Amino acid sequence: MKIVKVPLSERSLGKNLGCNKGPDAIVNMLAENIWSKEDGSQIVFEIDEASEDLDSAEGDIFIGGDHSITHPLFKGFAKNFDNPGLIVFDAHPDVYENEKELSHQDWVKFLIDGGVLKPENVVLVGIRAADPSEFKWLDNKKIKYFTAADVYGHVEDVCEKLVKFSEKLDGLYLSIDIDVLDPAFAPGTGYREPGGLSTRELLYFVKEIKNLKNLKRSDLVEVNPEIDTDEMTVKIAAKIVGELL
Ligand SMILES: [Mn+2]
Repeated sequence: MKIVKVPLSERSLGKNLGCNKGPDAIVNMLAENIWSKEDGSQIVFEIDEASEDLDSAEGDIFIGGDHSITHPLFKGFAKNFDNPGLIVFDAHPDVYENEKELSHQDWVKFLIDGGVLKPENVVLVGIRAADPSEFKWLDNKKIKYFTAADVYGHVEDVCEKLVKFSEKLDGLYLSIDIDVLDPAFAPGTGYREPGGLSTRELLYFVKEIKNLKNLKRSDLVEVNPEIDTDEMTVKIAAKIVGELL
């Protein structure tokens, strides 16, 4: 499988500027310190650097960078399918209505308003920090989401619902903002939101979703090595990427 590095942080609104260093740090960690997948199988990958035109990029797993990169990446991805869809793990819904230009806090809204993504073809997981207007917007559009509190104690149930949701899709895209994890596990990111998922919970989701035949592309974003603690966030990110390979 091909990993593509996307070292961009310009659209993080100044909140996570060091996340452009995420791709190199994560790939180096994966190569040096993740010896196998959890089931013991070998980790094999090739590496590419993203070109400027992200909506024509080819690859299996994209490593950001800030979360705005998912907008062009999903847009390019969607062209190849009749009914493409998206599962997002994130502390935030990223549907904030404020900026005129695409940023890491409104890319989901841009995809839906732009007609690239049908509201019924996206589900958000791990939400726990949002402006009230964002919840209102999600409800108006009837967008499915599971808060971090919904997930707590119900990981298997929620995962079953995600699997059911993806059955209708011919192309599934998985996007993981590392801030979906509790900052106790993953402090190296721009917005540390208490009350998040545990590493074990996220790995459970990732491994189940990885088994889906229609999963065609993934990304992992918002890791900032500059504000990490002893590379713990970088190592979690590398492990997640390893399981997705
Ligand atoms: Mn986020």
